[in-house]
Amino acid sequence: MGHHAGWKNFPLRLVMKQSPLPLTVIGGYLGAGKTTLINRLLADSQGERLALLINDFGDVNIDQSLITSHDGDTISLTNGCICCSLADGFASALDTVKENAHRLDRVVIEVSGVGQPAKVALWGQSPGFYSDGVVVLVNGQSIMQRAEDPYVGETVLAQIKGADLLLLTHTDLMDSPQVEEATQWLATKHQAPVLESPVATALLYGLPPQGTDSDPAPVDYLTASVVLNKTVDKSILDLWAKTRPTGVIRAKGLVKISDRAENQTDVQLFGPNLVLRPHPSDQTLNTVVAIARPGTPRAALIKWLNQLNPAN
Ligand SMILES: Nc1nc2c(ncn2[C@@H]2O[C@H](COP(=O)(O)OP(=O)(O)OP(=O)(O)O)[C@@H](O)[C@H]2O)c(=O)[nH]1
Ligand SMILES: [Mg+2]
Repeated sequence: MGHHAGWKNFPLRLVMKQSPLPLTVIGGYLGAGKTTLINRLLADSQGERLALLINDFGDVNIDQSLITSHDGDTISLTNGCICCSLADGFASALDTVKENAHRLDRVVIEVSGVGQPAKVALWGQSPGFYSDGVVVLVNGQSIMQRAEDPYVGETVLAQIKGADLLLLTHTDLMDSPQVEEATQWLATKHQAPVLESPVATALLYGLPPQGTDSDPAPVDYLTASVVLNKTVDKSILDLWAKTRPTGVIRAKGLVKISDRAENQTDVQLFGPNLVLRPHPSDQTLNTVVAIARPGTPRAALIKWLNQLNPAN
């Protein structure tokens, strides 16, 4: 006690007092419901000041009136939460989080739909953080078919095996035998607990490790986007959704639809479903992006997207 070296360390320890932040990873294949969950966490953060690291601000339904500042890569909200863009990568987003660590309680990362959540969780080992679990969302309606897909099956299974908790989504569109079947099937692939989404927020945090980190062969997805040069008719959108090339896995965008009241509609195409919803943000993107599995002809993908820009 009163040792000289101890005194020398004292100021340094003051500087480093900030305790590490728990880091939760949310993964799952394209369209599984990751952003939906992130939106739910934002709306009901239960007093926790979250840093949400997300791929695309356009996806997140933030009410403009809740935004206290927006400085390009970071949006701060009235409830103390912040959203950071992953556009410049994890290292950069986590640097931003570190600068704000004194006023944050937790980090939640949305992994890209084609990314590996267990790999992303390794960022939880960097100084200032600790890994608090990997939640992998699984679309119960499509998972068994996706897992058998020769192109993407390996990616999907590796994501599942990386989970500490599996959350079955889209179960509201399934009957109970189908939910049971998907749950049983998941149990044969990985030992982590399986819950039906939505669940209480507290269940997502503090997960005991169950997942394993694997390296599936990379998949050369095809992506393309279209900027709409004017308002699009609902009938054109419906036709577009029905005529998609078989390789298309996912499309989404923010557009202005002529027969709808809102300025911007959030357009979501996943599996057989086209879902349209008002989007609260006042930015006008007028863009639709699509992703298709390898082997889909690029020309077909672009021609399809261009249906949204009829020449008339
Ligand atoms: N019926 C139903 N729809 C859901 C559920 N979860 C998500 N969705 C819808 O599915 C679509 C895709 O959901 P997102 O939350 O954007 O999925 P994501 O995993 O973030 O998608 P990517 O970021 O493109 O990989 C949206 O239209 C959601 O509203 C669910 O449990 N039930
Ligand atoms: Mg998303």
